Amino acid sequence: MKVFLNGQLVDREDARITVFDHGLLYGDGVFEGIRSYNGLVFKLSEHLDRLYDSAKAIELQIPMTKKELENAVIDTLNGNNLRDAYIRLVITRGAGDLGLDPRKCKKATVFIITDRIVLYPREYYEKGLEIIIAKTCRNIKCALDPQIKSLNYLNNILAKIEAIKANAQEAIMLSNDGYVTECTGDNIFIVKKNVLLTPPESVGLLKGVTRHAVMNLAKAAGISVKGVMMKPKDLYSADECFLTGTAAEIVPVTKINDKTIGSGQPGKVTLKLLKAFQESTKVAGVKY
Ligand code: PXG
Repeated sequence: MKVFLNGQLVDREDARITVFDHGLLYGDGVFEGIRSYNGLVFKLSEHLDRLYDSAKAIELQIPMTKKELENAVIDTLNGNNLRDAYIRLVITRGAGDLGLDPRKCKKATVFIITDRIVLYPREYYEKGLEIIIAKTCRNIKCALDPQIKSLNYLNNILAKIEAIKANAQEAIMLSNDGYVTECTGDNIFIVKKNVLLTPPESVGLLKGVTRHAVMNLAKAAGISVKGVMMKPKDLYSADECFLTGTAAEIVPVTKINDKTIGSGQPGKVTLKLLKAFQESTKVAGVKY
C-alpha cells in the first residue's frame, strides 16, 4: 500500500509522523472521508470545500491548493490500483513542541490513505439499524462547532461507546437543549406523511455531503424536504427513519431506544432514495 505523505507517495511502513505532531498531541487538525465508485470520486469538490472551510475555521493553512490536493487524491488512488475505495484525507497542524501554541508548528502535515471500502453488513440494509439516543450531548457550537470536521472526535467516540455498551449500531446525539442533531458518524432523516425531515444546520451538526446529495435527490423525485427542529418523541412517531454518510450511504433505522419506527421494516421512501443514490454514484464524479 502506498500512502501520500507531504507531497510524496511512500510505502505504508514509511508513512511515519513524529510524536510531536499536534494532530496527535491535541487533535489539532481536520479531515475528510471520501469514496470512489468504479473509478469515479464521489463529490470530491464538495469534500475539498468542506476540508478548506474546516481548516479556515481553526486557522490552519493547508499548504496545497484544492487542485493540488485533488491531483494528490487521484495519484494515490492510481498508485494503489483502487477502483472502489475509501479515501481518508488528513491535515494536521504539523510538528510543534509540547505546548498548545500552534505558532510553533511551522508546516501542516498532509496525508492521504486510500483503502478498500469496508461495506456495512447487508443485514443492516435489510433489517434496519437498532440505535439509541446517547446521554452524551453533541458539542455546543460556541465551544467546538460540529460543522468543523476536526481530528478531535472524542465527543462522538463517547456516544459511540454508549451505543456499543447498549448493543446498538449507532447513537443519536442531542443538542445541549434536547434537540436531535445527528449520529456519531452519520446524519439523520425521518419521513412523516411522505415529507422528508432532517434537523437544520442551525442545531449544530456536520453538514454531510451525503445529506446534501440525498436532499437534492428527494427534491428531484418530487418529495418535499424540510429542515426542522426535532425532539426524540418526533422520531418515535416517524413513518420511516434513516441515516446518511459516506460509508453507510443511506441505511434504514427500524428501532430507536427499543421503540419500533413505522412498520419496523425499512421504509418505501428510504429504499427509493437509496436506489436513486446508488444510481447517482455510478454516473457522477471525478474520473481517474
Ligand atoms: N456527521 C458526522 C459527525 C460525521 O463524522 C457525517 C455526519 C456524514 O457526513 P458525510 O459527508 O460523510 O455524508 C459524518 C462523516 C467512519 C467515519 O469510519 C464516518 C465519518 C467520519 C469519520 C469516520 O464510519 N462520517
